[in-house]
Amino acid sequence: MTKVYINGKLLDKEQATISVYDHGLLYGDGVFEGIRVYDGKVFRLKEHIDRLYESGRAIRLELPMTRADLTAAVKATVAANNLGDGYVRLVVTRGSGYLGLDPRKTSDPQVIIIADTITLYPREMYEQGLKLITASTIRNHPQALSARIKSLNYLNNILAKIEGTDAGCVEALMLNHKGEVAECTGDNIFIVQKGVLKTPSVDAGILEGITRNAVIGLAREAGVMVLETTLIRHDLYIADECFLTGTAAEVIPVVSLDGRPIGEGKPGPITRDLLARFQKLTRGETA
Ligand code: PXG
Repeated sequence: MTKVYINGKLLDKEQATISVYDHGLLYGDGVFEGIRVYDGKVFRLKEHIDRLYESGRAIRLELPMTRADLTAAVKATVAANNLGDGYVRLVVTRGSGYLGLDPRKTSDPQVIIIADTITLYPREMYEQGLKLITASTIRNHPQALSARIKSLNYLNNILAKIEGTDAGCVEALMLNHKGEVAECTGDNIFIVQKGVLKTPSVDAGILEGITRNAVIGLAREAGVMVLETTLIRHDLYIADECFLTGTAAEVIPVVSLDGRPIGEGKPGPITRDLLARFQKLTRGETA
């Protein structure tokens, strides 16, 4: 039986319930993290915990426990579920309140930890690469809601994701309010141009992905120059290689955008090397 952590208790999945008055449900008022578990060990847990606290801080939601206690709670939930390889969803909602926006009228924040399996992209996509389209839905304007906050309100990304799936793509490219390349609906994007690895900087209005940062580190270790820079779609159309990074996707090659092949229309050498290095890292860090 899957055990779910809610506010200090490990409950059977069926008993793990939250009020319908919770502002996480009523308004998407809360923050979350999606974290991978490899061989029973939580990957980059500190980075995920730090980002969760930053997201909470940004929406003025004070987490009701210390980082150390939350870290221990994540590990305990993983252990209680005998998880080898899997996925942790860490959610903090504003708590239950009245049918009104005012966050002062909510109860205590609710802390939920789910440790379960994850559905991955099919194996062939890692070998053959995936196709992308550009969504017409742009990333939230950073002065409306910062993309750096991993909030429970993902409508912006979901609308773009629907555009992707309608076009037969598992992901979709999102531009920012300036028309620059930002990221995909749940993944960061990279290109290789003349041997240089390029990815939009955090200023482009993106989530600062933990996989992204790990891959930047791996590329630098491998002697590949990395630039966090402004990219427009033109750069993607003329790129030699392209790939996405994310907790769920890890490193996945992209072979076309808007029906145009990228590079030779197949996963490139730097992409394949970084994919292998990332797999080694996730196994190595957990060995
Ligand atoms: N951009 C956005 C908008 C995201 O939601 C990423 C980039 C990649 O960040 P990380 O830190 O994961 O490298 C994300 C993360 C899912 C799922 O079930 C999506 C994410 C994370 C975990 C699961 O689709 N998105």
